Parts: sequence; structure tokens; C-alpha cells
Amino acid sequence: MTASGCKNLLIVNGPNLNLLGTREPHIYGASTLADIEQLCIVTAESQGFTVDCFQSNHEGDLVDAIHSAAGDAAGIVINAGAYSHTSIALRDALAGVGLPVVEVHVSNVHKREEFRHFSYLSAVSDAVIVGAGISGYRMAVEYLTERI
Ligand code: CA2
Repeated sequence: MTASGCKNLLIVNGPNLNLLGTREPHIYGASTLADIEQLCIVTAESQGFTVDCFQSNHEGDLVDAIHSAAGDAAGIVINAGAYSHTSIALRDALAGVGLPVVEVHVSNVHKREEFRHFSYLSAVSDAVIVGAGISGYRMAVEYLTERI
């Protein structure tokens, strides 16, 4: 447990992840964002943790959500979608709050286009899980609940 005793995790999903389950099932599977959030809730609760789930298609709103985790959460799971490959602002926000972070990608970004191979977030994350489908979120929550 953290010094403050906080047992809450923030689950952040970025642009277009609200479309999961509606198109491109060959890449992302059939599960929806609601399925992912439920998986995180159930996994966290089994370890005595709670979660706050947040999704936005807007970079600044994602930065604000990360800032709000300071004092409110003990760790962050983030799939920043395409912003992972472009956003220094999200990287700075994650580094700024100083919480344990797990970066998740549903697809194996390394088997895809080269522009998806680099993530600005990986170097400020404690763990990175790619290509495990939505199970990656379960693994990320388990990692954080064991570590905190
Ligand atoms: O594999 C992942 O989790 C990604 O973060 C998903 C992002 C993509 O830009 C990253 O490179 C890898 C895309 C989000 C989902 O986009 C959809 C678009 C249409 C239909 C369903 C999902």
C-alpha cells in the first residue's frame, strides 16, 4: 500500500477507443470499451482496489485526467491510442504526477505500421503490455495492485 493508503487506480483510454468492438475486429477484437472497463473494475475489486475510468478523444482532457490522479489514485493504466505515438504533453503529464504507470495497447503495435512502433509514453511507464488484447488491461491492473 502507498504511504497515503490510497487503493484507487485511474484507467485512461484515448482517442477512438470508444469505437472498440464496432469496427476492425481483426485488429482489436470484438470487445467494447465498456467490456474493458468492467474487466478493470472486477480485477481491481478482487484485490481490494477501486478504479476510476476515463476516456476522451481530446489530448488536453487526457492531460487533465492524468493531473487529477495526483492525490486521487495510486497508479495509472493508460492506452493513449494514437496519441502514444505523438504526444509529448501526455508523456510530461505522466512524468509529472510521479505515479506508477502501465502503458497498454490492445494490438501488437510492433507487428503494425512503423509509425506505431515508437511510443512517447513507454520511457515514463513502469511496464508496457502490447498485443495481449483486452487481457492486457487485466494484467496491468494486477501488476499495479501487486506493486502498490
Ligand atoms: O492497439 C492499441 O490499443 C492502440 O492503442 C489502438 C489505437 C492505435 O492508434 C494505436 O496505434 C494502438 C487505435 C484505437 C482504436 O481505433 C479504432 C478505430 C476504429 C474502430 C475500432 C477501433
